[in-house]
Amino acid sequence: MNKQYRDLANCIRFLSIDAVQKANSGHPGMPMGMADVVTVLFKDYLNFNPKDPNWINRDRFVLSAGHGSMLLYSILHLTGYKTVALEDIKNFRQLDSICAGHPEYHPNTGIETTTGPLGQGISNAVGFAISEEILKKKIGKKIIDHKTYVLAGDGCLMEGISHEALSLAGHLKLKNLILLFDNNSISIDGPTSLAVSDDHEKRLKSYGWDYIKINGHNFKEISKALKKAQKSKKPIAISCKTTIGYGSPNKSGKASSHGSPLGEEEIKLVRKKLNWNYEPFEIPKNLLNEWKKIGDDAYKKAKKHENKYKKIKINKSLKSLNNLIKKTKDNYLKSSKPIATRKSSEMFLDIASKLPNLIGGSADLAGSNNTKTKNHKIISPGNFSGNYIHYGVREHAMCGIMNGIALHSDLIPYGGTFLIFSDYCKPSIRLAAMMKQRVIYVFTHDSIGLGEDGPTHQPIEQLTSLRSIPNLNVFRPADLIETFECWQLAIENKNSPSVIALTRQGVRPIRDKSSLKNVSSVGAYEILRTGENIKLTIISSGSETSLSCDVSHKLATEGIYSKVISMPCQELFDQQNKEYKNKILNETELVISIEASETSYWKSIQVLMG
Ligand SMILES: Cc1ncc(C[n+]2csc(CCOP(=O)(O)OP(=O)(O)O)c2C)c(N)n1
Repeated sequence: MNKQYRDLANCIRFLSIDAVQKANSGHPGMPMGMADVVTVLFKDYLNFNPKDPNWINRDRFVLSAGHGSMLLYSILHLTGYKTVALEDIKNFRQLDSICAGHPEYHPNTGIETTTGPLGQGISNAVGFAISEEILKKKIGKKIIDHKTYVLAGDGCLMEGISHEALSLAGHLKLKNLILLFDNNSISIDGPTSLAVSDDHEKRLKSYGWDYIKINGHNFKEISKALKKAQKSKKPIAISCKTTIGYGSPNKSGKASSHGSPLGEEEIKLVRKKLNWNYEPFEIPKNLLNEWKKIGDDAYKKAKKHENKYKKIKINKSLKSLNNLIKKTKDNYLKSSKPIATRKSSEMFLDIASKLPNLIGGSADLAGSNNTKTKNHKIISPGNFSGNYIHYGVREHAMCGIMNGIALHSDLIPYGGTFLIFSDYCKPSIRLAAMMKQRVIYVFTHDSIGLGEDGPTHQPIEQLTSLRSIPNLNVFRPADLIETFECWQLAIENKNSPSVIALTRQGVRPIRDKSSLKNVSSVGAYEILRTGENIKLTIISSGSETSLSCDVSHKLATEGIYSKVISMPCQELFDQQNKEYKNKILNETELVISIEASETSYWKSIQVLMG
């Protein structure tokens, strides 16, 4: 076993060190250290399909330690994914190369998620595993029944998000989740003992995980552990004791192999030590064939599983709810009673909980965020027949997990917390936006309109900060009707995550008619005009829109006529044509904004108008 596996693993090692050397930057140490483990995984355990990387029932392989990206590119190349040709590997870290410095998610490529920010991949993997369990329950084991593997290093396990995510995974008994821990005790600054003395085994076991310790360079041990993991009743961690930079006479076991090219001289020594008599980027034919056979066998095995998975058509399902949605809007207008938008959101979810693929949740604020309705069923340890996840007080992991849920297949995750805690979610929101994932954040208590709870309730800069994230739609609806419209837009938008910022205090209707047309879809529109000869434009969002209407009416009594623009989504407004934007923004010389928030976006609007 040893020689064959060692030779195969060396293909990964040398492609990685040659690519890093050619790019003159990158991380050779981790791929050299974990090559043996992933060789056994891909050769003997992983179900995958190089010819159909999107095959729904594939095992997911997540490289949480994203800096070791060459490990992933090497193995995708060697097993025959079209995604990564040898030319791409030679272009490692160059602009537009699929082999980016850290893996960047592209559908249908084998790169399952964007990683690099350490720890995120662990939370994504928990999301993959949750999705798998939910779908398995919904559509049956014959169609979905797979594992999720996540490779994480010391750094990932130090990050706070790993604590949150692994703890929830243990609680939920995600038995299809396998953590491959690259336990090399080295990070950038040196030995991990500089900063951490956790007992990983006790830690993971206390979360409800199984834990196996192996020598990550011993093929028999690797195989035995992976075999055991297939039948585990709990999530399982395999701690692989490895040597970073394995094979490098002067740099193995040292931080110096972590994140810089080994250097021409050292690479010559590695070639000698590992008996690798080939040129840079040269893989001998017999080994290339063996790797291709691994890919071909995986393909044949995958093909046997006929793919009966049918995509869930969400827009059609939404349309079927239109009558109920219209009725609720009409009732609201009839009664004209102030309703908090968080409550309106609950009323929407009450209807939308019938959608087959909406998976709700909250970070321990279900009742305050109004994210859980009477129709929701809780997902509990080992039982995934529900559609609502109690994430616990784990905002960061909630958002990283939602990324995994969205990436896995057709499920649409939404999760709630207070807007002020969006700061705890930000790294994962940014990644959802970069990966174009439909993740919906329900952020309530969205202004200083309430204050008793001080630092846990008074968002000032959060809206601005969220609006500065490219490809994130930030919705701040003004009343029930806008809330419904914003929810519909968030659900329909397949390629962007959405924030829906909601009030705790009641707001009265700003429109007097409801229609099936989604007026919020243009981002901003005129809601009130008090006279013909207007001198002032008032732009507003959320709870301040009805206030703006009051101001406009009051001014009219003094002979100053104005229009009020409701702007529930600045990003959608920015996408409108110039003519429309001009009509909204440039009719009057004087424009003011009323929003309970930091004001820099509004200043940029002034610039936009010239
Ligand atoms: C959130 C985050 N912080 C910091 C970094 C920078 N960084 C990249 S790798 C690394 C050390 C990781 O150590 P380890 O997981 O042990 O990887 P190994 O040295 O074994 O390759 C750090 C700090 C990062 N990528 N993400």
